Amino acid sequence: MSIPSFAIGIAGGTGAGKTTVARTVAETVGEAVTRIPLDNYYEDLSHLAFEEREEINYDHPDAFEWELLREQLDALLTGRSIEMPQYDFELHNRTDERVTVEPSDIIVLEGILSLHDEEIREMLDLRVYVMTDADVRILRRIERDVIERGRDLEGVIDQYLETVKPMHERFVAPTKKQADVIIPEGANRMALDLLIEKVQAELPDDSGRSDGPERELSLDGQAI
Ligand code: UZR
Ligand code: MG
Repeated sequence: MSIPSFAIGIAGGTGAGKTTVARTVAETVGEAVTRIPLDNYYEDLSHLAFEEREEINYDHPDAFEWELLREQLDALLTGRSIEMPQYDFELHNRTDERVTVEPSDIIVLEGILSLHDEEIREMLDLRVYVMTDADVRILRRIERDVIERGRDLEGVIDQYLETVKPMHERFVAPTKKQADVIIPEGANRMALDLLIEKVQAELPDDSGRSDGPERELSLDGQAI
């Protein structure tokens, strides 16, 4: 791989389609892309009981270990491997396991507050915000939490109204202004194609296509 890597941040509200965007890029481009889920950088809460961990506001920036993320992102961007923490949503806690992540040409940081921290933002080469209507997002969130994560409907609704929505308005939505590109709806095919094209253009000549100049993604600062 060549240094430096190209780093992309993908932010946006819960259920906006961030993971889908990141996954589609990774699956299409292949092993040159490393995904970093912001969830893995939730603070280690092992010192708290499960009931206490259930009470934590996971949508507030204070829930994350920003220093560790800065260190590890910097390591990857300067060609060093990291031991990435792993997160368990059922336990509301970091697991004991760490996964070795090798540096790669493209790094994709994905999570609600990926564009929140100023130092992290400066490390990113491309800042993306996935903007999806709140009604669509809550429907997806209900589906995911109730069906995939075994939560009860009432709990999901309470959490949404008590923390997810207010924290979204206070901390997540304002980062839209920090984005280079805003993608309406995660599964917007044209936007994904443009993003993938940009990623491929950033690959070194020996690992990707090298035909022609890079395409500009945005028109009038907004775009795709
Ligand atoms: P995405 N979250 C949990 O539900 N449980 C946890 O232990 C840790 C995080 C939620 C978090 C946030 N909020 O809304 C969401 N709450 O994960 C972010 N409450 O993940 O962007 O994939 O929806
Ligand atoms: Mg996600």
